[in-house]
Amino acid sequence: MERTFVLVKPDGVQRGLTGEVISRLEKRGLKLVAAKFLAVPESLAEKHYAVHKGKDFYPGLIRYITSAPVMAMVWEGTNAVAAVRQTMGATRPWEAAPGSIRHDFALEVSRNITHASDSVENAAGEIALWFAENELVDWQQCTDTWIFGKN
Ligand code: IDP
Ligand code: MG
Repeated sequence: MERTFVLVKPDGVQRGLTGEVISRLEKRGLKLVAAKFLAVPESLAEKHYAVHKGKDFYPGLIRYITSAPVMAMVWEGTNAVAAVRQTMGATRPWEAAPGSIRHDFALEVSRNITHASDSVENAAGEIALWFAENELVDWQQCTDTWIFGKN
C-alpha cells in the first residue's frame, strides 16, 4: 500500500489545526502509520527542503518551518501521495480547490498549513528522513476491507 509523508507546519500547530488535518485524512480513509510532534532542527529543515535551496523564499521557509513545533506523520492508502496532495490543495492557497485544507484555512503561500510529499519516490525519501524504520507501525484497521476493498 502506498505511503506518504505529511507535516502540519508551525502555523497549523499554532492555530490549533492539527486535529482538523488529522481528522480530514482519517475521514478520507487514510491509515495513520507514524506520528511525532517535534521542534524541527535546522539541519533537518535544510535536508527536507534541499530542493528549494537557492530560491528567494528558501531562507524564510527554513525560518518558518523551525519557528514552532510541527506534527510529522506517515499516512497510507490507495494512491496516498496524490490523494493527500488533493486533500491539502494547491501550494498557493488562492489557487487551492474549495474544500481543500489550504483553501479552507489559508491565504498566504508562506503560511499554507501543511506539507505533503509530491511523488512516491520523494515520499520514500521523506519518510526515511523523518522516521526510523521501527517507528512505522504496520497494523490492521477494522475498516480496511470497507475502505480498500475491491469487488
Ligand atoms: P508544496 O508544499 O505544495 O509541495 P513547494 O513548491 O514544494 O510546495 O514549496 C514548499 C513550501 O515553500 C510551500 O509549501 C510554501 O510553504 C513555501 N513556498 C513556496 N513558494 C513560496 C513563495 O513564493 N513564497 C513563500 N513561500 C513559498
Ligand atoms: Mg513540495
